[in-house]
Amino acid sequence: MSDDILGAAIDAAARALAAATSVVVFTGAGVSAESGIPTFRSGANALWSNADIAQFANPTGYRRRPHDAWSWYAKRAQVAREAQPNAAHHAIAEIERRVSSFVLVTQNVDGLHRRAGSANVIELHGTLRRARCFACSRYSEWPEPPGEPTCGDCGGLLRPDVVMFEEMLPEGAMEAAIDAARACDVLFSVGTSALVWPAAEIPRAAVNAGKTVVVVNPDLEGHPWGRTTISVRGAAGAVLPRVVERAWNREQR
Ligand code: BV8
Ligand code: ZN
Repeated sequence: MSDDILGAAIDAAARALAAATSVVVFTGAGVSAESGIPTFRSGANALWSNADIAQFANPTGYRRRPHDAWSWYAKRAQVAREAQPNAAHHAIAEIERRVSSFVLVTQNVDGLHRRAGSANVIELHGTLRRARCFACSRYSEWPEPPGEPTCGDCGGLLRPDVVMFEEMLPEGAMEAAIDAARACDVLFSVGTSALVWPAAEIPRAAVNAGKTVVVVNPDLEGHPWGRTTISVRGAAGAVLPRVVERAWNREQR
């Protein structure tokens, strides 16, 4: 995207943000890419590029090789703990502080939004900050060092408290997210390939409700286009701070 087209897209996004009282931000792995956390499907070190690893992302595959799977998630939990929120996370927290109605819906499990100060967060796919027992469902803080995946209560198999493929999302999470997407003035879809369901319904719900949808992604393929979509081709950490700065410095709100 040439600079002036990018500038015009950022301006349009800033105007939509400045005029909004109700904002939803929907994020995926791309918002944490500039914090050094690999995405699933894009970039050289995409997590899913190693088909073997993808075996751990459903309960059957996890149970088949519990120790390898546990170690894989433990490494991801460590990378997330050692990472820092980037300018995109901070810009999203700034939006929440400035608008009267705000919901952040994230597919990410790295906890960086909360560490950047976001409060009203729906973690659609759970979190690596907690472990859970397959047998007794007891939750626990993610153990450090991770040790063995054995439940301290019942001896059952531990797993991360994330939503794996073929598992249901947290009770009520999708309903709350869809309601927010339909009720907002503008929805920002940031750093997601929008390929995983039912989460991918969320930006589509905003488009179908005729809301302004701003897509921020270096790769704009496959997004749910609507006539009110503003597409900003760029990295979230570079784009979002500029949108926020233009929205409110100009508006002096
Ligand atoms: C369910 C766990 C009911 C946590 C994840 C066929 C059709 C439709 C649906 C299905 C189907 N077959 C199966 C399904 C259902 C399935 C599904 O959607 N499959 C897909 C692959 C087709 N969904 C499920 O199973 C869900 N449960 O449906 O239950 C059910 C019950 C029984 C049987 C069937 C169904 C559960 C889905 C949740 C799975 N868990 N993760 C973890 O380990 O992290 S999904 C995984 O993908 C992550 O959560 C991740 O967040 C999510 C989405 O990926 P993205 O976040 O978008 O990341 P991705 O790498 O894809 O994209 C990154 C983007 O960022 C790219 O566009 C890139 O260009 C961009 N980017 C890069 N750098 C930057 C950037 N953007 C901005 N700035 C940058 N710097
Ligand atoms: Zn247990």
